[in-house]
Order: sequence, then C-alpha cells, then structure tokens
Amino acid sequence: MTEPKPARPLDVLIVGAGFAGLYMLHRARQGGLAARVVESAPSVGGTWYHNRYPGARVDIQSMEYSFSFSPALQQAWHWSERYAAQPELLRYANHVADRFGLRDGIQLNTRVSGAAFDEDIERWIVRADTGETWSVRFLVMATGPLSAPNTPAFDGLDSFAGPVYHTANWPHEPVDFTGKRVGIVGTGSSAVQAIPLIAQQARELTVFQRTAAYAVPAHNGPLDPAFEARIKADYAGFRARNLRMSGGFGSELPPNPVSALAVGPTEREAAFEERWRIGGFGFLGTFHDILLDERANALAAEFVRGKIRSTVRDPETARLLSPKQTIGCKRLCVDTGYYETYNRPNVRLVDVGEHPIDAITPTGLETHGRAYAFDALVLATGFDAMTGTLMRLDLRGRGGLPIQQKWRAGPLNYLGLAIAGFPNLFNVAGPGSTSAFTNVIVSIEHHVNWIADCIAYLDAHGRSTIEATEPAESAWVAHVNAVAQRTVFLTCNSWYLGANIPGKPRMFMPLLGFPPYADKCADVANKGYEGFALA
Ligand code: N01
Repeated sequence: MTEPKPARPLDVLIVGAGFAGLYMLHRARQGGLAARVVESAPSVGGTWYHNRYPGARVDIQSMEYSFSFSPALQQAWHWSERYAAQPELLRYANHVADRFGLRDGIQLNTRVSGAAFDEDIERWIVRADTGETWSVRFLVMATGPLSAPNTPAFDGLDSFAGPVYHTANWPHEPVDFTGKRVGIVGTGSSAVQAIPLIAQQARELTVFQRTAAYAVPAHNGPLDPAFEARIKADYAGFRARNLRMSGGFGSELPPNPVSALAVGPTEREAAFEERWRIGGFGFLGTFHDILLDERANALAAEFVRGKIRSTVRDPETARLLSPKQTIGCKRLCVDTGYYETYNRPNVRLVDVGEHPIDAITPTGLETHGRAYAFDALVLATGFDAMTGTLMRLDLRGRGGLPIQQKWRAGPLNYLGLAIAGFPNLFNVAGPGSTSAFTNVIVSIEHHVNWIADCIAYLDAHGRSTIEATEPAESAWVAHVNAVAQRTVFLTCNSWYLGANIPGKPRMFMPLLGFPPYADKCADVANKGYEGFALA
C-alpha cells in the first residue's frame, strides 16, 4: 500500500468541475486565493459529462443557459440550437475551462471520499480515493443538485443478461440499439428525451411507466440569427431582466398576470394554445396562478391531457399517458416528439403505477404476473436529488458530526448555502436555495459570487471562520416550507420532496422565487452576515 501523500495547504478546495466548480475556481483565483478543483470524472462538464443519453439537451433556452459573468464570452460563443444538446454543452464547459486558464487548477479522475473539520486548526481535512489529502480553509461543494443517480433496488437486477444503462451514467462509447428489444424504466425528463430517439433505433421499445409525465413541446431548432443578434446587442439588459424573473429566466415570455379562473373557456383555450405553440416552460405562465391554485392548475392539466388524447391514436395508451397529478408539481418535461412516439408500431407502454415491477429477470422484467422480454435495459430512474451526493460522503463537521446524522430528518441549512456545525463549508445550488426552480447557471453565478464575496469579507475583517447558527437554520427551513405551502408543490411525490427515494425523509428542499431569495442573501451579507457566527 502506498503511503498517503502529505497534506498541502490550500485556501479553497472545490469539489466538482461542472459549471459551478469552474466558475468558483475562476472567482477564487480572481480573489487571490489558492484554490483547487477536485473532480471524479476524467473531464470537466459535470452533468453534461455524465448525462449523455440519446436526446440529452437543456430545457432552458441556450441564450439563457450560459454564463453571464464575462461579456466577452457571451459575445464570442455561438449556440447552434434554441436548446443546446449535450455535446455542445460539454464543448462549452471545455471552452470555459480553456478560455479562463482553469485547467491547471483542476485535478480530474479523483473522487473526494470524505472531509472532516479540524477544530484545532480551523481547517477542513479533505480525503480522496487516490489517498491524497488536502488541508483547506474553505470547502465548496460544487457537486450539483442532480448528481447522485438513483438505481432502484429491483430484485434480480444483477441477473439481467444484457447491458443495463442508466441515463445519468451513460457510456462514452456509442450505444447501438439497432435490431434490439429495449426496455426503459421511468418517464421523467431524461426518459422523455431519450424515448423518441431510442424508439427510432430499436426494433422494439417497451416503456415501464410508474407516473405519467406532463410534457410540453420544445419546438427546438436552429437558433434564430435575428434573436441571437438582438440578445447580443444588449446581453447585459437581457440578463438583468431575467434576474427579475422567478426562475431567473423567461423574461421574453413573462407570466400572464391574469388568473386562469378569471377568463372564459374560449379565451383560456386560446391562451394555452398560444403558449403551447411557443413551447417550453413558458406554458406554466399562461396564467399566473397555475402553480398556486389547484383549480387553475386543473385547467392547464386538462389542456395538456387534451393534447395527449389528440396526439396518441390508441385510446388506452392515451389514457395511461395522461397524468393525474397537478401539472408542474413534478418538474415539467420539455419534449421533442414524446407523445407522438407512442404511435409507432414498435413502442408499447406498460403501466407499473398500480402494480410495481416485481423483479428484473435474466431476459427482462416481471410485473403483475406478466413477463416482458428485452435485450437491453435503460434505467431513466433519476437522482437522489439535492442531498444524495453529500450523504454518500464521509463528511463530518464540528465534534465529528456526520452529515448523515445532521440531515437524518432532512437537509437543515441556512440560505441553501451553509450548514450549522459545518463551518467554512459552502454548498452551491444546495437544498434550501432556489436552484432547482431556476436556470441553474443563474443560481450558480449568484452562489459563487456570494461565497467569493463572503471569503473576501472574512479576510478583510480578520475572521477565520463563518458558520450558520441553528436558529437561523431553523427559521430558514421553516421559510422554505412556508413558501411551498402557498403552491401546488406539496401535492405530489416529487424529487423536490425526496419522495422518489424509498426511506428518504420528506422535506421540501427547493425554494421558489429567485429575486426575493437573492435580495435576502444580499441583505444577510450587508448586515455583516446576519444569522451566521463569525470568529
Ligand atoms: O428523473 P425523474 P430524470 N419503478 O426523477 C421512475 C433534470 N433533467 O432523470 O415519477 C418504476 O424525473 C419515476 O417514477 P415516479 C430535471 O430537473 C433535466 O428523468 O417517481 N419507476 C420517474 O418516472 C429533472 O426533473 C433535463 O413515479 C421508477 C423516473 O423514474 C431531473 O433532472 C433532462 C422507479 C425518474 O424521473 C430528473 O430527471 C433530464 C421504480 N422503482 C433531467 N424509480 C433537461 O431537459 C423511479 N422511477 C435539461
């Protein structure tokens, strides 16, 4: 066994080289800090490195889903499509790493396995699976809210004779389903993107659906040069307008301030049709109360079910594809030909909502006394969202407190950025922040700027540690929950609630409303980090 290499002093260790890690490294270096990114993958890119299943693409328009911190970058970069696909997003991440000279600060192929706060020296001692350790003042978890893939514990999964793929961990060599019978489990955003493309290639595709998904059309296509030119002529203004939107995006199509209940059926139908024609998340803004009032929500939901009935020719398949839950409660899917795919003769839908999957067998899958045979299995079963990555680490705060104990009833946090008992640790886009409801790059830039400014403040004021207080943390978690109570988000079993993972504590994790959240974070900082203890 090789001896662990000696600890090396650093100011900041950043875990993860996705968009959050890249920008954090850039900001830390700008602030004169000795910083290093440690990344388990052999490449930068995070989500866009791992999620390379067929059809993977962003569901926020590319002109918005990009960094704003560098005017030169946003002028220079050209997106080819309205919604960029995974390879282009990965090229963008690589471009950012090169353009800002970040590569020499990024250590790839190194998985952080644990970290413990040493109270005597007020530093985090971080360990990696390579045997390396680092001693750092600040630890930034840029690990992403959707980075711990969820593989359900199906009986017999290991016995399957063919290949098993997870959408969140897709192979890097091409996967060819030509002539194959494929089974896919799940109908969330990943499956909704993958199913139309797998169906085009496979001989036969069987979709196992537990909960039907709402999908609105992306109407993806080449980026309109006139739109690109108009945005680039005033990119700063476009970004500023987006920062005032609840999700940090969508200022070109703001929510209609009218209630869905205040207009007659003809006007309402026309409004839904218009937003459906435009496509994307703007559909949920057809009326301002779709996510706030279950009666308004039901009208939008029924409109989509009508679209499913008019698209899918087989009435029984259309019935099964028609979601029953409130629309938007689980994240809305943005699709290209999803419902149409069920008109193909080689695609069939099997409902596993009432009767779960009993077992995976060497030749396929069994449910409700029936066996289904296929040659390859795709698990589009999502993530242990928002907490999974940290909970899989040996992360210990003051007094050796493990994160698993701290978060046993749910992810206690302050501002989604900090955890009481875990000084000088920052979580980018973590539970308790607006990240999951926003254009995540907006959230990332906001968090990274806040963290970098916070570190600068500590240095300027001769402070060595900052730590959320327990009262501030409790009040924050109550606030996040109170905001959710005023919406439809507590009416279904979503990953926002942890409800997709058996045994995970139910706690509503994301916060709705970026502008008031950003104001609150700024206010906390302006008041000398109110709710934090500084030492
Ligand atoms: O995961 P999901 P995802 N038996 O959790 C089913 C982002 N994203 O990877 O709904 C049978 O949404 C599960 O069923 P149910 C986006 O934020 C963005 O698709 O829990 N089925 C569900 O149908 C998104 O929300 C894009 O009843 C089981 C599916 O698997 C988030 O990532 C693209 C099961 C999982 O759906 C997650 O999306 C992709 C079981 N035991 C992802 N366990 C963009 O467009 C789970 N399921 C940018």
